[in-house]
Amino acid sequence: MARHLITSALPYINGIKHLGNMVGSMLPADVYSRYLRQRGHEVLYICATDEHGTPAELAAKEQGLPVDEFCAQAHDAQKAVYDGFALAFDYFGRSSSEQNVEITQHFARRLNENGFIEERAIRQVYSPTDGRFLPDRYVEGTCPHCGYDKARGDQCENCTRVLDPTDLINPRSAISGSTDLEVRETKHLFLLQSKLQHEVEEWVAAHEEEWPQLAASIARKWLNEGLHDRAITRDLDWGVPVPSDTWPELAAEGKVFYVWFDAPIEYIGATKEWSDLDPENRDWKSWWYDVDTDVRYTEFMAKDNVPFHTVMFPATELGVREPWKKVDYVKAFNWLTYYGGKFSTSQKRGVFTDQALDILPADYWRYFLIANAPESDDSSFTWEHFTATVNKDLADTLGNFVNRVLSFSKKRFGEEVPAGGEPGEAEAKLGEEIARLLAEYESQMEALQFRKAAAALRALWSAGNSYLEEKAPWLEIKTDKDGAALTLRTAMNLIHLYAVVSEPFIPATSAAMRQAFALKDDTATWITADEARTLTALTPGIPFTVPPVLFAKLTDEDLETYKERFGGGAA
Ligand code: B3M
Ligand code: ZN
Repeated sequence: MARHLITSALPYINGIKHLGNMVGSMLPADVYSRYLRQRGHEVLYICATDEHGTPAELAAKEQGLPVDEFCAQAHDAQKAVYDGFALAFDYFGRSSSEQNVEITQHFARRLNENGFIEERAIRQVYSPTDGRFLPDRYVEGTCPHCGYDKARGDQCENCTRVLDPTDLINPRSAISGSTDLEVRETKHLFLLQSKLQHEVEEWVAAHEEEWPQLAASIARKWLNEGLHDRAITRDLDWGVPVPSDTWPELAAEGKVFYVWFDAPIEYIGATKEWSDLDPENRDWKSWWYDVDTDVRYTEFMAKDNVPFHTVMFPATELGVREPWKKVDYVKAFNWLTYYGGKFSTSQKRGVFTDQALDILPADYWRYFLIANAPESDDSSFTWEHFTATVNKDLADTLGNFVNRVLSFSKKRFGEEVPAGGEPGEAEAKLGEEIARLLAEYESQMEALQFRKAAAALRALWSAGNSYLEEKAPWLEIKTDKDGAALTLRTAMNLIHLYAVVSEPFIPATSAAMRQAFALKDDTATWITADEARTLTALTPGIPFTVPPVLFAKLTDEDLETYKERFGGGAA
């Protein structure tokens, strides 16, 4: 059994995330982690809030809070939502932790010793109105590449190109809106990525074949454009301080590292946060340092984060000249759109994760989002599609099956798995079909093909319905009581199988299905191909209860209410 290190892109601290954000990072990482744990692998799933940089300072300012207080509150608020979605992180840390400060400063010192950091005087946007330099998002303007007029100084949201504030056309201060900006000289640390280009290229070449096309093509595009030396410090109050032992002058000026320098290092930092809570039993270094092939490291992220993870962070890790674990597999996602338009945190468009949980339990969202994950292309969220999927797949195909089987059996045979009958041709055919679909589901999960895995799961649920329709125990019972008992017992075995294999997608519902039977907790035990084929693990006499309706059917009225509340149409 392998050791799996899993991380999902760190959500920015600046606000509660929308569904589009979650479907491209944390949710699939959770589904994958849960699956691997069930299969008996050792898994460490790490995430954290990304707390530094201008977005944090700007959001704190908007709320009138000191930035450290804002971050502490916002971290807890995000964590509560992720708990609501049943995201089973092993640890959810904070990039402002002392552990991250320590490791980030260590990385910087090592890069410096190895000749990959240089101090340079640069010309930077200064706002006399605000009395300060304006790094990154403190400047807004028009993107020189695509003409988008709300581009930020660090990256254009529209074309995903990384920018420098001085690149922007018609720049303005994001603090005061002032267009009275000048350019002044100041000193910053530069990471000499150009010196690492060749090494990064070799490293990417050795890995890209295994990566999905989306990640590999973005990495290639970046390398082809050439790696540029980049400023990795900023004039901000909030961030990892430049260490004064190495750069006394810059430290005295209060410079901090750029958020994208310390954010990926927080994957390591958060692992140390986790380990420091229980140092006798947890060894952060055993996941990150000098491990190479002992650990398989998978990262999840939306496509705009790919350059940082496939090129820039590996460049940093290579330049440190210490054996830090580098990513093995990069799972990247396209965008989930809201009626074909953008979900936007800043423009408050679409459904936010906290609102989603206000409306319906997590499993509804988890299933829908993963079944429609923007894997090969962007995919669009509409309330029509959402309600139709919930009704068809969750309420009719799965929920109704479970309730029908258990209620009917209880009525005719009492509250125990019924005895009688011998499996025949219909059961053999069903068993073959279930074993085939289970193998399909497993191989799609292992390939991290989430939509296809969801389709296989749905097909498993459907196969139960077809069997039930074919055998029609409500008719069978009139002429062949033993036959009806066999049908219901087989169907109960399907419910048990569904409880186990649906767990990565819909953990709460899976628990409810499992708890219907008086069994010891067996989530960790996956269904073997043989069990799938015979469907006899649940034996006669095991007591059961009929669970409450698993999924409520959504009405036309519900649909109208959602559309009214969130706006059901293009921007
Ligand atoms: N916080 C960007 C984002 O949320 C950034 C990811 C950091 S991953 C190290 O899209
Ligand atoms: Zn652009």
